[in-house]
Amino acid sequence: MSQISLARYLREQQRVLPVLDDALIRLLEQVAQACVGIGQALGQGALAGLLGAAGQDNVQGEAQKKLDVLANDLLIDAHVWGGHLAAMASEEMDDLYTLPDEMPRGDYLLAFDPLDGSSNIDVNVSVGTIFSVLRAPQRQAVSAADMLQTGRAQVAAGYAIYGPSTQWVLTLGAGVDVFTLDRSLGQFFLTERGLRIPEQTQEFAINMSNQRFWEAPVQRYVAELLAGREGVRGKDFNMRWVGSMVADVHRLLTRGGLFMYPIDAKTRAKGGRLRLLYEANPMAWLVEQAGGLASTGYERILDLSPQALHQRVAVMLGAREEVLRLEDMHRD
Ligand code: P6P
Repeated sequence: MSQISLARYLREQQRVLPVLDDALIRLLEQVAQACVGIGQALGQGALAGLLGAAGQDNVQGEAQKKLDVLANDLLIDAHVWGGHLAAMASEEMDDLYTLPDEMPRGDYLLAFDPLDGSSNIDVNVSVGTIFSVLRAPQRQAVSAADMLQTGRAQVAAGYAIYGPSTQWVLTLGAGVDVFTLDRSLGQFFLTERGLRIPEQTQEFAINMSNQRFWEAPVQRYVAELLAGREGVRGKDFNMRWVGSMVADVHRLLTRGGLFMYPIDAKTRAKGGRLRLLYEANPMAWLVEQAGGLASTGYERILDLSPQALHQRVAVMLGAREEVLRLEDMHRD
C-alpha cells in the first residue's frame, strides 16, 4: 500500500472531523515543516556551530541555547504569513506574539515549547517540540488572556521527537496517530494509528534526586514502587528518566508507563516545574486520547483554568490505574 503522507492524512481526516478546516490543515502542515527544519538544525549540531548557550535567559530564568532561539524563530517564521493564526505563545517569549498588522489574521492560537529538553542537546540526547492549538476569539484584538483556555478547549495538540528517527505525534480529538520523517524527502508519513496506553504498567519516570522534596503522597506512592514484589504492589518496577518530557512521554505512549513531575518543596513557590499551556495541556490531551489519565494529583490537568501564560503545574500522567492510585493517595 502507498505510504500515507501527512498532507493526505489531514485531507482524509477532514472528511470525518468537522474541526479540521483548511486553515487548521495549513497550520498543522506549517508546524510539521518547522519541525523538519528544527530537526535538520539539530542534526547539524556542532558542525553548524549551533550548540551551546545563546548568552541570554528566557522568561523562565533559564539560560537559552542557540537552538532554543533558532527553533522558536523557525516556528514564528512558519506561521507569521500563513493567515491561519491570530497569535502565538512560546516558552521562549515573555509575552504573547501577536501578528504584525500587515499580516493576515486567522482563527487559531498556537502555544508551543520550541525545544523541550534543550539541556540535553549538548549531550546528544533526544529532545522535542511540543505544540497546542486553540481557537482565537472572533475579534481583531487578541490578548494573552485569550490563550488562558482549559486544556479541553484544544483543537489539536502534538509533538515532534528528534531521536534516532524524527517522529511527529498528533491528536485532533479522535485518537493519537504517529508520523515518521522520510529525511530524504523532508516529509512525514503515517506509521502508526491509534496509540493506546495499557491501563497497568511496570515502568515509571521521575527525577529521583528530588525525592526528599516531594509531598507525602508522592513519597508514599514511589516508596511502594521501589518496594517491588516484596511490597504491597507485589511486582517489581523499572525506572527511566531521560530529562526530556517529550522523550519520556513518547516512551509511555509507545509502550506504557507513568511520568511524574510533582510539585515539591523546591518548585512549590513557582507552582511546579512544567508549564501548563505548552507542556502539560498538550501532553495531557495526547495521553487521555490514548486511554491514559493526566492529573496534578488533586485534579485532572485538562480541567484546570489557566491563570497565566507561563503558569507551572504538577504533572502525573500515563497508565490509568497508576494515576487513579496516585489521586486516591492525594485524597487520603
Ligand atoms: P529535571 C526539560 O528542561 C524539562 O522542562 C522537561 O522536558 C523535563 O521532563 C524536565 O524539565 C527535566 O527536569 O529536573 O530532571 O532536569
